[in-house]
Amino acid sequence: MSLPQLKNDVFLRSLLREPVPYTPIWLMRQAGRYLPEYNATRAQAGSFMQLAQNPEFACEVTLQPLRRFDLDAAILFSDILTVPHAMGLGLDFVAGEGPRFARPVRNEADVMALQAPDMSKLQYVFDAVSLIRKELDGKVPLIGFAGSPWTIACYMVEGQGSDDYRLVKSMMYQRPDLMHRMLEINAQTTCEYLNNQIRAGAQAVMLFDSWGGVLSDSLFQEFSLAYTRKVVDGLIREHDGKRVPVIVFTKGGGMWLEDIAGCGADAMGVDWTVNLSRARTRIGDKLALQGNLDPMTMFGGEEAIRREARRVIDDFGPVGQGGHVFNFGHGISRFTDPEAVGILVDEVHSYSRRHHSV
Ligand code: 1CP
Repeated sequence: MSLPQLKNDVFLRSLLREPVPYTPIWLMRQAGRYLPEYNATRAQAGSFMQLAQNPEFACEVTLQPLRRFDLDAAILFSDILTVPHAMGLGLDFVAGEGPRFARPVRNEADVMALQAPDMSKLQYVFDAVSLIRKELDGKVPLIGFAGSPWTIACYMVEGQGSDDYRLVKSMMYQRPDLMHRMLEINAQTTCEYLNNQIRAGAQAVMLFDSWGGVLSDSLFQEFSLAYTRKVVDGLIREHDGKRVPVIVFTKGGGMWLEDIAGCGADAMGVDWTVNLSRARTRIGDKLALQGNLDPMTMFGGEEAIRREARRVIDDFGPVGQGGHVFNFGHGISRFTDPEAVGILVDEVHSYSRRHHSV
């Protein structure tokens, strides 16, 4: 089946550090609970998993933010936890409490029983990707995504979100051999999972290393970055005659920009603790940068939103040989007023033109 020509390739071109007329913007968790239409579709679906596992629903909520805002990319509606769910850990989203696994990985026997899942268990994700590509009709590119092997392992061992990562770090310090085995399986699975998303139509892919930043120096390189690199190494980089850019995002990774820049990705996502100008000096325009507005800026009112957006754009500075994709430094808050998002998109598009030469 031939797909329509892409009408807006500013996002993909920025990731590849090619000249563009303005700074493109999309937002982490742009489809989600801050949108009333998302909450309505979620209620109709019944549960988060019923929403994510139904390609029609997943397609609908992917497109919802694009109907409201002039965003430059769509992101597949799914979750990083679909992968451990396919491994048999039993994912459930408890209302108001977030994700929970019925069968977390806690000991040697659990790790030994782990296996890379059959990709047919994730077919609903690939079906959603194909459907979204069709429905997007070339409007903007579609981003596929997965969690990093380490971030997925955090949920697999903890069984839910965590404040202190006590269980996963206990395993890492007591039995690094078990941890490495689990990370190896996660890396292999994640690579296969993303490659299937690319074959189904994802035009860029992003790895979320949301919890890489909780590790100490050297353990970050050993238990997180090494496996991120394995995933990146195995990815399909060209599909349908087009380069498929890879974005790696490590929340709290500001200390390790040079190391992350060496992992083979085309672009690096950074949180709001990083100054974009200094980041460019450190990595030398080798990769595009994605980020990095504090999502809480959205609660500061129109003037603060416009001012802080301009500050991020000015921090990056003249684009030249670099590439900048505007985003938050982490996901949007569910309490955000959708109107504030409209203001942000407007400011980024209009103000950034001064830093672009085409
Ligand atoms: O009930 C609901 O509707 C739940 C809210 C929600 C949403 C909207 C969850 C549960 N997941 C999602 C979708 C989602 N998750 C997307 C969709 C695309 C988009 O960005 O619009 C993406 C990319 C994710 C990725 C994700 N899930 C990450 C990585 C990004 C990040 O924010 O660091 C992580 C860590 C998760 C786990 C997860 N899923 C959901 C929740 C509440 C959490 C966090 C749990 C925790 O640690 O406390």
